[in-house]
Amino acid sequence: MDSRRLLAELRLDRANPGAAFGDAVEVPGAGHFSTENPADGAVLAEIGRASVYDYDHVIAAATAAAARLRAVPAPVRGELVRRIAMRLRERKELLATLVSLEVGKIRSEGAGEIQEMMDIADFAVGLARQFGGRTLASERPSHRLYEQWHPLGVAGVITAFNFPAAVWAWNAFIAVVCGNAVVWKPSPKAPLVALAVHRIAAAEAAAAGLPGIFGLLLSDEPVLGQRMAADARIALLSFTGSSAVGRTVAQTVAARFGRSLLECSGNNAVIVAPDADLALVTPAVLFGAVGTAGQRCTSTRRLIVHESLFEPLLARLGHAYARVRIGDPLDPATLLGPLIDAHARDLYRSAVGQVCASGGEIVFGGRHLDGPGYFVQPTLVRARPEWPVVQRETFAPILYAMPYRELDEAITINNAVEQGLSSSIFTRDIASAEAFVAAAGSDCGIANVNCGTSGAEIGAAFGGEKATGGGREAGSDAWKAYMRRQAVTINWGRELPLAQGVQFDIQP
Ligand code: UN1
Repeated sequence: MDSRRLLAELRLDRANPGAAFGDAVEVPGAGHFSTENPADGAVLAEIGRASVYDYDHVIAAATAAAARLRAVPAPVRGELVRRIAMRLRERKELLATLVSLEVGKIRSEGAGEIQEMMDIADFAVGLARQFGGRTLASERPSHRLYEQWHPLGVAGVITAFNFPAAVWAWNAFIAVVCGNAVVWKPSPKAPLVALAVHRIAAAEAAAAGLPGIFGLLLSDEPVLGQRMAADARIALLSFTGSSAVGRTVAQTVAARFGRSLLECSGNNAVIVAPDADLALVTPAVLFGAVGTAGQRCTSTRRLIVHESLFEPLLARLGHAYARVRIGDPLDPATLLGPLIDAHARDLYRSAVGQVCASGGEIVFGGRHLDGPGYFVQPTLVRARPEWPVVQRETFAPILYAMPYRELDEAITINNAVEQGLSSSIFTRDIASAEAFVAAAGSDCGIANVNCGTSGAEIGAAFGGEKATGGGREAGSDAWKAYMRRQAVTINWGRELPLAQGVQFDIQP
């Protein structure tokens, strides 16, 4: 299907307002910006840019919608999410193709992105019937002590290009069943995916009599994100992006005593122990380092290999890298699509230049491809853990390999970076596996044994420590970030005993 037909099928060929609330409110906008196909550099669409004036309309509409939504029972809110997911299921192929077209993910990963949205929707629908607080033993007679959870109000969601739909769904579906309205500012590199998803969600919300609970702000200028951070009407701001921007967002939100939920940079390592099964390591590292063109927060960037396996593993990986098909993400044979844009390709080139200047030795790759699109070779380099380029997150398929001798040393290397998102060990030895996931082991939010660093399921809470920001999204009890906790004490007796045995009576 050519891109024009796809956009027509998804009703993205009509002019868009740049900002949207409810289902069809047109607002003036502030000029246009373009979105392109990273595989050939062709402009896919001109997008209306939301103005500061649009911003206020969107936030006001969301604030009003949140006040209505909190009165709707949680299972009814779950029903709305279920209906949105039904529409996503019907359009899975189209949406997956749009993801490939706009951000360059290969076919299977584009489909995986939409699948991840449906998975979190299922989770949210179940959750909507399970919100519960604890009832605790009161020390006072005839008193009941319990905790309950209420919605926050408006949740802002700022997403990155690399998961242009799924990360919104992690936040939005959980936020909505929790009773919050959601305002989304997607990456300016993936506005069409956002618009397609937003229109589905907003239409279902309107059909359910809940217009305005999904807001959208499309802009390529930083000003709207900055406003969101500073805006006291946004109770929670979920931010996915670099640690540098995340730090500023967190500081701005904290200054107004708002809540932020950060999912920032990762610098994820795989440790390969001497007893590892290389038949598992090779595909796991290939998917982790080359999958999504190395543009996941969870991508494998460092490979810490026991010295006895270092050369054999590098040889195996070099052989596998040579067979990676680079090209059109929509071709089912392709494993490596383009980087998102020319800037990303420049960052790749500069990282390769820096690692070579430090003394790194390229095992495979190291070059970008000429011609249209932003393609680079999958790149494997011998490196040292302390080199500045190895310490940084570069969103590209570059893997830094380094040997180790003792497990303690490997774990120290794993932890000796600013970021703390994901980590893996490959071993058949139970003591090594346990040491890796013990308190003195990996310091990351995700620690895997015999599977790679990327491609987490939605069931557990997702996020990481240190410069990754500490936030947790998606499954488990991540929903608590989207609600406020209230401790309730009910005295149903006829006396007023005070806690801690305090006496405070007026003497007769
Ligand atoms: C991200 O890169 O921001 O674990 C999210 C994974 C995906 C999500 C990645 N489920 O790789």
